[in-house]
Amino acid sequence: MCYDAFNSMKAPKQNRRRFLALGAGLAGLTACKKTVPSEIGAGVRAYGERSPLEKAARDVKESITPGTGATRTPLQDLDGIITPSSLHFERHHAGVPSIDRAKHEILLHGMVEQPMVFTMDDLRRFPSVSRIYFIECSGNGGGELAGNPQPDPQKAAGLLSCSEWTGVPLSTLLKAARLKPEAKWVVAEGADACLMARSIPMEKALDDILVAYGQNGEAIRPEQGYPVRLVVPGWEGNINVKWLHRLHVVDQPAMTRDETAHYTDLMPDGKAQMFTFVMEAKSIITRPAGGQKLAYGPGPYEVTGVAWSGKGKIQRVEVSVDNGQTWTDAELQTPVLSKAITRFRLPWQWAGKAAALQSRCTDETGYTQPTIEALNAVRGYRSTYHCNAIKTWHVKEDGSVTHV
Ligand SMILES: Nc1nc2c(c(=O)[nH]1)N[C@H]1C(S)=C(S)[C@@H](COP(=O)(O)O)O[C@H]1N2
Ligand SMILES: [Mo]
Repeated sequence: MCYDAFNSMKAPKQNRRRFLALGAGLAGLTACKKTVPSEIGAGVRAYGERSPLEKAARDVKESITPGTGATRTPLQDLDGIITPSSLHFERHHAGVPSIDRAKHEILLHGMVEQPMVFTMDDLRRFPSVSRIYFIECSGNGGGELAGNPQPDPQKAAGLLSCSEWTGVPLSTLLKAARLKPEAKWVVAEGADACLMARSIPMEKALDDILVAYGQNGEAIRPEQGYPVRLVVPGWEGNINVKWLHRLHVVDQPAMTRDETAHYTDLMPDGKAQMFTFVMEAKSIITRPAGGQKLAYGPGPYEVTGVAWSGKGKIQRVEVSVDNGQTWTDAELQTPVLSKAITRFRLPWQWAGKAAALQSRCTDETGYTQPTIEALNAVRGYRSTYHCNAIKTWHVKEDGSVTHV
């Protein structure tokens, strides 16, 4: 932001000196740039790294089984809509296998006229596409529903990432193998130690699923499924089978295999809903948010965050600073893409008083993100899966922001 634009922001009187000081600081930076010589040659690397001053990192959750666990994306540190590959969340049930790309194959068989085997090079002979999609684990935000609100965006919603994925549409491969009329499901199986498998209804398999080998312009990272994974846009993370090595076309879902992997919701009537596919619309404010501080005292701040829906595009994000009593439309940063993260922004004048910040999104189907109370009523009381409830951040008078 240039100095003039910054200066023209309407700062309350008592804050004028702060702004002037900041302006001087910015001017100083520009001067520095001119006088500090760069170390010639020091930055030349075959594969680049970020500045050593940057600290954004995933938080690591190891589970009791060695090699399994999760990492969460530091949403509060990110800008825009793309998650750097190094910060993509990870969730694996049996560790990360090391697979030799040159030897890896995908078997496509079952109720098809022409069973096929693809090497990674064979796969690339089919026409590919690149698309931006989010992946969200259905355990994301589980603590929120269970009455245990998490302290920052990473812990509250960091099992969410968004990448540009490159691959061959699954429909292209299924058409090449020629489906038999009785083909109704595709069981996708991974090459990790647990051979994780999920069943996908044929309608979705022929829709927008990618057999993906690329992530943000380069090969998929080992943790994301190198050398190839399924990307199943908008559906729960678990079904995005990594280290894909088998596609079995069948007439009914392989229930016993799925039982090791699916995420069951306990409903209010005590029944269990075993399969949930679509991740419903959700948003969270990432700045200012829990663990942060409004460091400049009362005055102008930007409220920003992310919104996404497994059903399509985000149509609207509203922000409340008074615990949901009144709402203001935030600006949606373009492009707004289907089944991808959408960034929202809203300028806010903090008056220096306690405030409760919330965001609430609506997707193109007209579905609006619910409160925790409403969600518990429809989706399962204290379920730890599929939580898309509105999240509240509490701004205290001293400018600190907390989750309670
Ligand atoms: N083969 C295999 N695929 C898998 C998993 C796994 O353990 N093994 N974990 C699933 C789960 S639960 C999620 S949420 C996503 C996470 O993808 P990511 O690790 O790339 O973020 O991968 C899914 N695909
Ligand atoms: Mo997951």
